[in-house]
Amino acid sequence: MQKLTEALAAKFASPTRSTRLTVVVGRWLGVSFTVCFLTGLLSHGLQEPPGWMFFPTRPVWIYQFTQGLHVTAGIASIPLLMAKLWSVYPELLKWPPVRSVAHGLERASIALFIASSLLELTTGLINTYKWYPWPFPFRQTHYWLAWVIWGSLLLHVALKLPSIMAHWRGRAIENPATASVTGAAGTGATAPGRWSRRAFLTGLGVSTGVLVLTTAGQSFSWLGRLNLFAPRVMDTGPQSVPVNRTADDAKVAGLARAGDWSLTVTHHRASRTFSLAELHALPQFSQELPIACVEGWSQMAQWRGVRMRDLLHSVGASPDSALRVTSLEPEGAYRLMSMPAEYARDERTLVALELNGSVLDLDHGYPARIIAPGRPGVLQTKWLQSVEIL
Ligand SMILES: Nc1nc2c(c(=O)[nH]1)N[C@H]1C(S)=C(S)[C@@H](COP(=O)(O)O)O[C@H]1N2
Ligand SMILES: [Mo]
Repeated sequence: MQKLTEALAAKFASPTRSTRLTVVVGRWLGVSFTVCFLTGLLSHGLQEPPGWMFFPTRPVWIYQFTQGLHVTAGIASIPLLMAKLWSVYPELLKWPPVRSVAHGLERASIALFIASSLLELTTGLINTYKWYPWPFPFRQTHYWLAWVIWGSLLLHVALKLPSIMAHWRGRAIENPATASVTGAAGTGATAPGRWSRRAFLTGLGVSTGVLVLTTAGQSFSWLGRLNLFAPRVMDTGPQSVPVNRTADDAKVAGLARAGDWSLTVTHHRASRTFSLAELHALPQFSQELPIACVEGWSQMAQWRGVRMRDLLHSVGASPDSALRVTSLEPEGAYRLMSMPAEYARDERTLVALELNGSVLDLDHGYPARIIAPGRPGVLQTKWLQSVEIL
């Protein structure tokens, strides 16, 4: 067995591999994972708010920015993780697989880290392509996996600290023992090895950069023209705004087109209905606000309609009210939406009747939809049915 693993190690040897390379790639990966984690926590919190949550309503593009970063950093993490795995995989061939308790712990933490990271990144990527081939709820799974990743990563970093410290600044002399196992035969000291490490890192940096530049256009408009691979293209779709889920997909077309549609506003068990004509008769306001989907794509647009706070005022409710909003959509996760008071009282939160200068398209939520500043797209409820003041 020992012989076999040695033969395999020799077969996969590459002068580019070294502890220094692994540490450098690990550093880049550490940055992209941290960005993903922090922006992910914000996104999760907005959708499932803990009691102490603070809801920023400005700048209006805050969520567009943080979620764009989240998905872009996630995509960048894919080549970085692949490179990191490539830089260490001969370690998997070492024999015996477990040498001590500490070594066993280290390997277990790595196995957990690799498995959870691969699952997190692949399901996240697949999700942005609107493909949901799994039976589990995506957001909750994505959230808990992130904690597993960080737990196993911290354990891994703690156990590898001596190695990381020694190679952090790149001055360390390669340890001949590790060098022979990783197949790096004196990499740190010989010119060809050092050059090829630099070439590898440059290649990795360039390919990650190109991947970012050719996908981030779904989130950042100034990169829109470079968008080759991202699934959503800006300025497309009805009224120049992309549509994920059409009225037909949501089985709501008939209800939304009904001539007797009205919006019900409920306050202290009293309720008042507003026909479309009555909504149009209230003061109308325009706002430039983005739709910013959790899946990374976003789009600024010009919305026009009734201010939520005016609607609350018209039924005698305080603008400082939390709301429960219902869609006409007969079933599904988008039917009910909670809106904290921070958004309800904000003068930019609208019950929108128009988009980019014309009546809302059926697929954009006709006859009326919610648009609020700084919120995830999933909470911008289309095809309104009722607003309940809590
Ligand atoms: N009632 C309802 N509202 C909804 C949705 C939906 O499916 N049903 N989709 C949400 C999502 S996920 C986003 S990103 C925005 C924009 O979605 P669209 O592209 O499907 O219009 O509307 C949100 N509002
Ligand atoms: Mo979305």
